[in-house]
Amino acid sequence: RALEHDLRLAVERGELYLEYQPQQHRDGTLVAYEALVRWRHPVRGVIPPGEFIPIAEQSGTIAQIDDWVLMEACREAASWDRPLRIAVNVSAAQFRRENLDGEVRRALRESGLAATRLELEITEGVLIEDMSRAKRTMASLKALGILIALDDFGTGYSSLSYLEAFPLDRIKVDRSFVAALGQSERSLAIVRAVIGLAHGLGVPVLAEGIETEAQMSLLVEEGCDEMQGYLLGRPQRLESSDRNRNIPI
Ligand code: G
Ligand code: G
Ligand code: MN
Ligand code: NA
Repeated sequence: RALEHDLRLAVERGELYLEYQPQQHRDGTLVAYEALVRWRHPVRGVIPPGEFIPIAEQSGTIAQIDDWVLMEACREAASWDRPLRIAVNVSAAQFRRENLDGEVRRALRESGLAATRLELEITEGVLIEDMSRAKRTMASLKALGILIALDDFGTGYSSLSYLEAFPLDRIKVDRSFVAALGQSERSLAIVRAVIGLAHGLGVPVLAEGIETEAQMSLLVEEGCDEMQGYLLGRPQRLESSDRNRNIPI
């Protein structure tokens, strides 16, 4: 299709760029940014990843995009004037690649970013596919000193066995549970249980998709460690000149 063809050229033509959404500690301190890729199409305008990542996955362009995102996120984060964490989404295809740890090592080396500042966000789906393979991949990534977060938690299989099996540094409660907070007792029960489970394992919890003060205060009350959502900040470009604007909330 036409988009598929354009996507092949998008990386070379410099049409991809990253926006960054803040993640803050429950005490209000800014601790990280999540990198979110966008495509500035010359004719169609800005296309969100939800539209082009699936096309990239089908057409085999995803590896090129993944490499670019990882390198660009590390490079930009290395230039920030504060040593904040940078969270980068990893596609299922990227996680399955034989040389993911090599790509990560290269991105760290070429950008000069400290490994401890890089967090890869993976989804549940990649863990169940081939658990022993996933364990090896995870071990090789952890050996580099980077962090791993489990994204969209609660929407996949949410198997307790991989909470046990994988060395996770953070669990991200999916925004669908956060959206229902305050309206449904059931979502509160789920969020409470996820936080309890994670904390029992010594893993901090980040809630995503926070849009209201009510959701925010419920999550603080429930002991959630970190927060992300439109209430705290939308995904945005970070120019070095106005970066300070985004710091205190
Ligand atoms: O920004 P938006 O809400 O449109 O993102 C939609 C989806 O695209 C989310 O699930 C998000 O994780 C994913 N996504 C955003 N940026 C990246 C990226 O750089 N790489 C990959 N693989 N997925 C991304
Ligand atoms: O799957 P993942 O968690 O990586 O998806 C991240 C996407 O969620 C981002 O593309 C971002 O645009 C979107 N997002 C971030 N904060 C909010 C929010 O508060 N509300 C909604 N509806 N979407 C959000
Ligand atoms: Mn994510
Ligand atoms: Na998510």
